[in-house]
Amino acid sequence: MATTPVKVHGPPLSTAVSRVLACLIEKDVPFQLIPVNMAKGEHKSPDFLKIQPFGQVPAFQDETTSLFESRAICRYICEKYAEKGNKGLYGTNPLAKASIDQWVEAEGQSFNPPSSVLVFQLAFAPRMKLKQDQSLISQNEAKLEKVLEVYEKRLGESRFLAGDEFSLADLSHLPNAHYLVNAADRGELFTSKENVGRWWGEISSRDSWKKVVDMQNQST
Ligand SMILES: N[C@@H](CCC(=O)N[C@@H](CS)C(=O)NCC(=O)O)C(=O)O
Repeated sequence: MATTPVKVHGPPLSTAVSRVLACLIEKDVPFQLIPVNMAKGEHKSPDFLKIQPFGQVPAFQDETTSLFESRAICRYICEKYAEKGNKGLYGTNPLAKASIDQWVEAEGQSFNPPSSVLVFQLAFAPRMKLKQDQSLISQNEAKLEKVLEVYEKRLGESRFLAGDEFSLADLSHLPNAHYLVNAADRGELFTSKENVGRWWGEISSRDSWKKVVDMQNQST
């Protein structure tokens, strides 16, 4: 029986949308990408707010379920489609899941705050012809540097963040790290650290992420 593809609403250029796309591709789950014209404010329209009450992308729909928050959506995809694609992406036992969750949280709470400011300031502000805030940039570079020092130590102990296998924890970092390295000239933050540089090389060359980058390039 053919299953209806899940729906992801939002542009692939959005970091949060691309996190969900990478997860769907890793899990080999068919999806339909529904465009949302953010320049026209479609993400603030009453219909969109019914599926994403904060007026942000992505919004996600599977059969009768709708969800928001990219990391929660990724966990749902991994649980619901446990037997598809990369079966270990969210671990296969409570301890593995807790370890992955720990690093997904580290991404959301420690890595994302400074890196998303840097991505906006360094990659998006120039495209949107907005003035960059140099003091905000230096403050957040210093914050991210400290976070990556913790990662350097961790990645000296294990190949990936949550252990020896690539997981949702690593995947969650791809969207912001990609812009920092490829659109914000901040690759050195990663490559100057032996273990972080090795990890970045490995996670960013996964086929799933390359497909997301192709989708981003096709949408510009
Ligand atoms: N924590 C949310 C963040 C979503 C988010 O910030 N989306 C951005 C694009 S990456 C957005 O919709 N920005 C427009 C706005 O906030 O009005 C998630 O991970 O889904």
